[in-house]
Amino acid sequence: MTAVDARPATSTGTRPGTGTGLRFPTGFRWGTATSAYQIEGAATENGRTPSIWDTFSRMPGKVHNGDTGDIAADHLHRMPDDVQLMKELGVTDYRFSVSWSRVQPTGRGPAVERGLDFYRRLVDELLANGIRPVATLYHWDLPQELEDAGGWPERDTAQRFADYADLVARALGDRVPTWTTLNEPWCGAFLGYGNGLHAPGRTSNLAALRAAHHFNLAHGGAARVLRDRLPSTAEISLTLNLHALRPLTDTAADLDAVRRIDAVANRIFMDPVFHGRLPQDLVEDTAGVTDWSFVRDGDLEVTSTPIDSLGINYYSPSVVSAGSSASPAPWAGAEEHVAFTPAAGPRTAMDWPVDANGLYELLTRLRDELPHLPLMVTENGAAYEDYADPAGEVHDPERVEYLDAHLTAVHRAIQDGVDVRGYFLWSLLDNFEWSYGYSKRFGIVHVDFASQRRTVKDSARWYAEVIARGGLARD
Ligand code: IFM
Repeated sequence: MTAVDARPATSTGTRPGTGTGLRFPTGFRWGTATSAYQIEGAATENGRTPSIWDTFSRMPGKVHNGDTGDIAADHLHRMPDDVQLMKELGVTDYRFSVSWSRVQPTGRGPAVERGLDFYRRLVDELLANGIRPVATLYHWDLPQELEDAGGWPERDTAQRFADYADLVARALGDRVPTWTTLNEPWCGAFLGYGNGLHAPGRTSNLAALRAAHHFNLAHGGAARVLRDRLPSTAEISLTLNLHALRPLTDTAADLDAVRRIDAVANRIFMDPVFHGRLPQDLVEDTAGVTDWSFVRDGDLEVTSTPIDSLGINYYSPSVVSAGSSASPAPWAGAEEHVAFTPAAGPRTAMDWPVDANGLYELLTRLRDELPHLPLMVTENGAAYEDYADPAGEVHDPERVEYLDAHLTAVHRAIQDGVDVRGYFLWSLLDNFEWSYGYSKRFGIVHVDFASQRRTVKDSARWYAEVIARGGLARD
């Protein structure tokens, strides 16, 4: 089979078109996104062994209602139907993640072909339906055996990840045009090892900082493997949940609080990956936690291996001031110097403020910092209290409003010269929302978890119209 070319086109192709409404550039990628543990289920099939989320979700009190991803949205068994749903919506791209535990159960050694077969079938099904596959190699589900060996705070995990990347690239490299190494390493490091709200549930600032470095190293090492293994047309990417930060006031103290969080949440990844350096102020801020001697000679050359695009996941901004944060705050010591103020205005069911300007601010910041790097919004969406009405319909006008506002922000950024190539709505399906279990619904397709029945929400119909129109309607 010939390789599909998904490398970003030249930037001349990305200017918005003209006409009524807000039109997006020709070739703009309209996607939906999911992740393996959140939707697949089939937790013990075909040799899959536990990941850290299988273990964590069984620890009393860690996940709402004791929910687990054992069955989730049963996507592993319903994949062809779910692909048909996407085809009906008209999405051009689908961003999914590969479960490391399904493909290489112990995190070492050869691949399990039965595990890889699911992803082969998924990719074939997508291509047969005209949908471009966008594969993420890691969306938080480390094989438990690697956690038992020390997990992300240990350097060896980065090497294990590069080996795993090689296995997946060998299996899917001829058919998957876009590859993302990691999804939101900030969450993996700081929620997983810092405040313990995510798997594996460890609470150590040192472990979180070590994990962050090893995520960067894993990203760079895997990017090198992918570059060697994949066709020259392949696009290699990374997805970060960069934090959109606003000072509460313009006082020097509040601006310094923003600087601290920017260092430990944003530049801790951006600087090693795109500039081959550690943020010096972060090293100084964290002197009480570590001397960073786990960063070895040559590491920053690996972490800054060139990539083709950056994925941004955005949901809401944060308002930061000088002060101190309640425990458990995931800021590696900075919590003693910073406070967070809830932003005013409407909120989603996650209690996250709705503020699309934060997305515009992030995109334009990235344009200024990395003017030649194509960007994609790899996640954006909202949870609301959705339910099927007696007629079996799911009306979710708040989600439509949220999505419209955020796509408007993306359009504005493109008009202002930001090279945004695509938008992936989180999420295709209601799914396992980590420590919230199944209590939060992010899908544009409702899932009745008892029957696994799918119901297209109003927002999905709205998104289908946006895709068909190539933009947003404006009266
Ligand atoms: O569901 C998550 C996803 O796994 C990662 N980004 C944020 C989403 C909503 O919390």
